[in-house]
Amino acid sequence: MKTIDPSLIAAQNDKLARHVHHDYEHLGEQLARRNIDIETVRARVAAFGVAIPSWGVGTGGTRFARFPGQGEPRHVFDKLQDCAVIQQLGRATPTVSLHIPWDRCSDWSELRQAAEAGGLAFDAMNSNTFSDQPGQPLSYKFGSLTHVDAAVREQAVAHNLECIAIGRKLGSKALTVWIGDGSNFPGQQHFRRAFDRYLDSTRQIYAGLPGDWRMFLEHKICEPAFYATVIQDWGSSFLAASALGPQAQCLVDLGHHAPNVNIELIVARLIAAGKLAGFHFNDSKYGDDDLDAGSVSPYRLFLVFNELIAAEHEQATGFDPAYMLDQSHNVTDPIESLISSAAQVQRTCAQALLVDRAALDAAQHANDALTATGLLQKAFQTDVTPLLQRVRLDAGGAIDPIATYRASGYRQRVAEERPAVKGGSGGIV
Ligand code: LRH
Ligand code: MN
Ligand code: MN
Repeated sequence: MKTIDPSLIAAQNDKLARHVHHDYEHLGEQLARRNIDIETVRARVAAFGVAIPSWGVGTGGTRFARFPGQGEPRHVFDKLQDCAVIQQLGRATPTVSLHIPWDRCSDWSELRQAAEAGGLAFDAMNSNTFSDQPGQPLSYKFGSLTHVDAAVREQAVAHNLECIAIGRKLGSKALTVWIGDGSNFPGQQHFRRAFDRYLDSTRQIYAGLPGDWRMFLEHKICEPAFYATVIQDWGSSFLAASALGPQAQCLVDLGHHAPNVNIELIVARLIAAGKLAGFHFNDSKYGDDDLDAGSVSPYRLFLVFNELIAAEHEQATGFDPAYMLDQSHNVTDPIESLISSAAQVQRTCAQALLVDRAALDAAQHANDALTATGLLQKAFQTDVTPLLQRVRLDAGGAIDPIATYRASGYRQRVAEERPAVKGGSGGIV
């Protein structure tokens, strides 16, 4: 796999390593004064990973237009190579999440080998019954798992079972189901019956789940159904996951809620119920904007991580969230966005590890709101950059991954092999 020459990474790192060690030592001293052992934090941050969505390495778009960049991946092997570069430099993204049938492949064992060669493994499989594929007998225009026609539902169930079968070949352990089913007009759909049909279909998928797999139900407030969506919120998702059984859990995509919804509170509820599947990280200002994680509201991301680290600290039962990015990169090089977003998520994890949990408990018991919130701010305001740099350096990554990526000329190199793609209207594939 043609990734980046390790000697280039080493040469770039040599220029910065001295400063990193110095800054790390200084941060260690500051944290020690707060009774925090930097080595413990470093080990936990080094163990943290967030999956790359295979569809994220292609330039995204809106329903109005898409402006492809140079060297767009042509197929799943190219996507995997880009993911390997992201991991090689950033060292925070050891896994890839595939989307079927966007990721077509005639030999899955070859793909598995390619992933291993690139230092990658496979995370959750994503099914797609929200768009029609060439040659598909029945259309999803009016829904898939909840369609009024049993034959369409059967087709959608069969597709999900096929995703599980592919995932088994790749070593994946989860299936993420997001459907666009719903309605665009009041009266178009019988709400309760549609939900019953969803349960009926997902039960058939659940029955095909291997014993060591999980099924992630992803909710989304709207789009493509703009009046009512069948699995529109964590309530519907939770009802379904509870009806299905212990292997079904609720996946939180940060962009899938109404503006101002308290997502960290939802996260806490799902943790308490043992039903938190994991996340699709991104940021948003208006809706499912799929902006880069932490680019608009880093404190909100921190508050989500605060719940996660608290749950870990308190050893909440059944707590094992899966982390993935789910973003659309419309104006940046997707590789750069994914490297920096993964680092942003990793940074947020590190910040949340700095919260003084005992002091927070005490402040909460004393009803000392200002101290409690100050403890969160203190952790959030700590610059953990040297720690992240050290984690990358130790793992063989790049201290400054974006600068190293640009210096490598990777994008220009792949542009020579991968034919230019024309822009056009809409779509994220
Ligand atoms: C839906 C979604 C879901 C899909 C992905 C492409 O908006 O977040 O996770 O699988 O986008
Ligand atoms: Mn998502
Ligand atoms: Mn989305």
